[in-house]
Amino acid sequence: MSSLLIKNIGLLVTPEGCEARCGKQQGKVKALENAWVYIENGEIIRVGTGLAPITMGQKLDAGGRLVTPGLVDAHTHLIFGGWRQNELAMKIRNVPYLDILAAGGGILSTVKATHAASEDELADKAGKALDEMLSFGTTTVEAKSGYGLSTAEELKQLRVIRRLSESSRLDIMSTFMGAHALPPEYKDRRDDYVNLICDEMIPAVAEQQLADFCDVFCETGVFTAEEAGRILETGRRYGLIPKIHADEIDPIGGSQLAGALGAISAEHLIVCPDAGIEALARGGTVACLLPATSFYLNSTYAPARKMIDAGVPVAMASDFNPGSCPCLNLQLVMNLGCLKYRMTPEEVLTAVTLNGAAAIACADRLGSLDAGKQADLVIWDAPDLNYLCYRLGSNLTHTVIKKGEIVHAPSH
Ligand code: IZC
Ligand code: ZN
Repeated sequence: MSSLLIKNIGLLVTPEGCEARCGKQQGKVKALENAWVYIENGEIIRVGTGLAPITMGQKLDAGGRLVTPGLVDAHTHLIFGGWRQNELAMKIRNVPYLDILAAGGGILSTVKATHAASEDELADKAGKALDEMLSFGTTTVEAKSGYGLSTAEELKQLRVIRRLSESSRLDIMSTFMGAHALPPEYKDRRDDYVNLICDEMIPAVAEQQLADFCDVFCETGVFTAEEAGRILETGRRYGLIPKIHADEIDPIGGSQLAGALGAISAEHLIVCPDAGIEALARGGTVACLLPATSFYLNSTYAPARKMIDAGVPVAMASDFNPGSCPCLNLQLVMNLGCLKYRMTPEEVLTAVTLNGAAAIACADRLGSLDAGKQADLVIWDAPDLNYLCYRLGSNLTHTVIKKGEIVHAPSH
């Protein structure tokens, strides 16, 4: 038996429970001063205040710092070849994201680079990104395929995710996203590609148990809401839980579809209409918002306050990808949640912990510091949550603990 007592926690802040928190509950967190956490075999056994219990095993002094749950990054395109720094000049000239894609760049250029990379190379590169994420306080991530766009290449990307989930210190959930772009060779026969996804890719992914979720980029020039519905329904029949990139650039019905399907999450929602918000609330769908992408695309920001008021649980994630958001720092996402969405630090914390976990079907075991949950937590170089959300551009992690083990510690 291995045990760890984290003592002398100045302030412990955590959402509570095993489900997404919505409405006013999103901002209600437990805050304990002078706290401790006792962990056995990677599981939180007890959280308390005052004098810590005298135990045999390992002890860690938090030095009066802030402790929260480990951050959950519920939306990343982690596996890709190359980068897209060549698009920066176009961005500066205001060339729109969808124009770059339509000209064969954007996602399609990453598809080429991903095809050219071996599984070892992809795993190596993504592994470095995971290490960096961990150093910023992220202890769980979701990773999507979607730079393959053929059965063999999509399966290759998903195998890399599986390999990393077996070797990485982070928990990784896997999403099949063959419907990320239309391959150019299907330009005049889009139905054939949708059929390929439904008849060949999804059955193969399910058979090899390579993914938990199925996602579609529902967007002008990419996939229509009707096509997305067909793909997600098919995925569900094969046991893949539906997710959807909706209303990122144009509102073409993605959020309404997400709610109608009862999708576990809808992503982006930058231009989500009121009818979409109502549908998400009715469907019990988590709104997984990606403010660093709004920042990077120089676009507007999702109507987060309206969503919270309507009872939609809001999560926030990085969207780490080589195009619209080459950023994997969830601390920056937290800053933007306060500054751009006008969410409170407490709502923001819930968004990047418990609600993020709910968006990837992990809220029963991750996302809060409740007894019985996995011991994933961060000791921050911060006295309180306001400070963590207010400082900008620094990395404020002090120590990161995953499954009860110290996986990132200060070097000084
Ligand atoms: O590579 O541009 N929005 N997919 C949908 C992305 C952004 C990733 C990319
Ligand atoms: Zn995305």
